[in-house]
Amino acid sequence: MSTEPTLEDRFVGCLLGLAVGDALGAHFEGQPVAFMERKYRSARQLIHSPPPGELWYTDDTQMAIGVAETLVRCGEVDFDVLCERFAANFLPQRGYGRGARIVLEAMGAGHDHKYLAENLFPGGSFGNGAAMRVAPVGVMFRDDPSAVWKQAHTSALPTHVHPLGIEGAQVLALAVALASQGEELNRESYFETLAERCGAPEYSGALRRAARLDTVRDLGLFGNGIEATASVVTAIAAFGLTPDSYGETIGNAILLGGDTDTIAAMAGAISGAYLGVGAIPSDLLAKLEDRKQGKSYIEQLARDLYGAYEAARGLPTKD
Ligand code: RVK
Ligand code: MG
Ligand code: MG
Repeated sequence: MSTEPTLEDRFVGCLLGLAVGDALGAHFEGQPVAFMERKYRSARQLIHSPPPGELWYTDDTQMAIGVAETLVRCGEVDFDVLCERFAANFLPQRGYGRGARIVLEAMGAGHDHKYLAENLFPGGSFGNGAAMRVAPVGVMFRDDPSAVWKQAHTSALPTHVHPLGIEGAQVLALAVALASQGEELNRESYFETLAERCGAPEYSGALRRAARLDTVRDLGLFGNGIEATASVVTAIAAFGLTPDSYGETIGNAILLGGDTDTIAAMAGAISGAYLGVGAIPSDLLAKLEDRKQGKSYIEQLARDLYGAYEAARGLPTKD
């Protein structure tokens, strides 16, 4: 790291890092890896020559905004407030998972959304929708891994009750919390700390393999799909490969094809929490949409979240 970011920079980096990864990745959502390889020689080329025009974020950022708003308002994840924020922020054109969209529409209409979350898929959803939005929980509870685990669990429940959907969110939140600590990354202990917390071998095994990953060529072995088990560890592994470069981290995630917005959103949130907002390339940040709940709103929300974090620790706030 060149200049040491402040903790507030890390909060802002986490939320804007998520949004930029999501919005850049969204251009390539669903593309096969072969298409990406033909189009770009490297992550650097993608980052230096992004698609023209504004970058629009998707459901990943929209729902992370709801999580952050809930934390700012309540100081913790309150299930009912979180559902209210998800419903109030719901914009179908952001592009939601098939089941998540049905649950969110039911929330807005006052229907029994809990029944739907439990029964739309057998055992509930194991999509990556709970993990893609959980990063604010990671920075907010960064001092207490048990609180990260518990709060991430509650944050998943409105839409994802399957144990693998929940644990994906827990692992991602803890990956963010550990990255925000301000210590130089020790890859082995980072991945081992994450793996030790996991109950599901799908996560612990993949995390231990990710600790040994030494070439971007093998990143795709961790998956590029919409299932939490095919994307959460991929995002953490992308960060672990290039911890000192936000651009290469999200670029490598996007070059995998598949669920590019979400893998880049998750990887970008971790990288932003580690490196701070100054590490996000300024030309990418300049392209991020800035109306209503756009860039300025997200930046202020991240600063408010930092204020809520300080207040919860009993530290004097700036105001
Ligand atoms: C469009 C079988 C299951 C399942 C189960 C599959 C946005 C379904 C974001 C489902 C992210 C899909 C993504 C996604 C986030 C889940 N049995 N299949 N038990 N559980 N699936 O609908 O919020 O992009 O095919 O809960 O997790 O950018 O449609 O949505 O990429 O996973 O959607 O799960 O999706 P959902 P989500
Ligand atoms: Mg999306
Ligand atoms: Mg996606």
